Amino acid sequence: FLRKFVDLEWEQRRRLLSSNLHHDPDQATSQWARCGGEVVTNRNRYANVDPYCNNRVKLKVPDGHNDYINASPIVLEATQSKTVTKFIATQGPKGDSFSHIWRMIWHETTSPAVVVMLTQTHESGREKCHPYYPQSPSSPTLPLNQSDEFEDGFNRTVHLTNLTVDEEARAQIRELGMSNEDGSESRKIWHFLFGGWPDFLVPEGADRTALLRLIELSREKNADNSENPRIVHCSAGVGRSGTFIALDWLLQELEEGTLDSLEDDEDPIVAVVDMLRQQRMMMVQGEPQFSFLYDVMRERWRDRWVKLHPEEADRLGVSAIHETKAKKPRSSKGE
Ligand code: PTR
Ligand code: PTR
Repeated sequence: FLRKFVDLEWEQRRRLLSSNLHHDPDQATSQWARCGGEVVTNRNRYANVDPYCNNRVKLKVPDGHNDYINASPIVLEATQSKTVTKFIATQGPKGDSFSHIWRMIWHETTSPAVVVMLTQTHESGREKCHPYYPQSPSSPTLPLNQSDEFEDGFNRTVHLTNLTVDEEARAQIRELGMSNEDGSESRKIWHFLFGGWPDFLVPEGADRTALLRLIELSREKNADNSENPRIVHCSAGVGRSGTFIALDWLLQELEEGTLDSLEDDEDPIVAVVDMLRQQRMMMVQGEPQFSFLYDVMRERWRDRWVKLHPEEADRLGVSAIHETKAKKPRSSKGE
């Protein structure tokens, strides 16, 4: 694994990728007529990014209303343990339909839900995502009824109960509650807003370590039920979201030892991107994000190898890149 990815030139990777990756434009919902529905194009943030019509989340709405939301269920299985991990990858909500993501969270997840937001609301002076959640403790309550056109009494309210900053994960963490009108039903939602990742690029330096911590945190908060889908979104819901989900799976494969004994022609990065692109188009965008996956995994694999073979590593003078931290709970302030 180590040798292979150190030596591989991007040209070689590119050839490998273009021959192996799934792409099925015919399944895009822009070809909606083919699957007997009607896409509401103004619910899409970008004209060229849709879910596949055979793999999309359907909003639970009254008959006669359109159930379309630009969101794709993602299911990945660990090679050895067969543990199933679920996500929903979606675009950054738009201002005129932002209640839809809450409707989806209510119906598709169990409490506590985990939402990972990998974009800022605005980048380079353009809106990348509507601020669809309560921003600050000074206005902690966000009623959804004005923005919900389905008229089925969904009427939920979202409250911000706590806002902290996790320096290590470079994330704002919001604890949110969503409840119905009389308060008889409520849900908890962990909302993580990651600070270090402009679109089409990759987190660098400290932001890279922070991203790995964020992956870990999002898993921890979802630990009671790994089959509860984590909602992951960026602006289009493909580049950064795809990279996040790919890394989550790859790190789990690494921990389970699956990457310790790969055949020469096995490439887990190609494999996971292919699995993702069968479920949502354009997952992982372009060369920088592919290279990022190889770089991170190469480092993590080396750390693992050093840990498993301390004497040989010592003899060869190979040291770990990251100190392995003891897995103990730590306070967000750091002690
Ligand atoms: N029209 C844009 C494009 O293809 O360039 C759509 C797009 C925008 C695609 C952002 C990906 C983007 O990145 P991310 O999925 O990380 O938000
Ligand atoms: N087929 C591509 C090529 O020959 O350039 C290889 C490739 C595939 C490169 C995917 C980048 C890819 O990512 P994206 O589809 O996001 O550009």
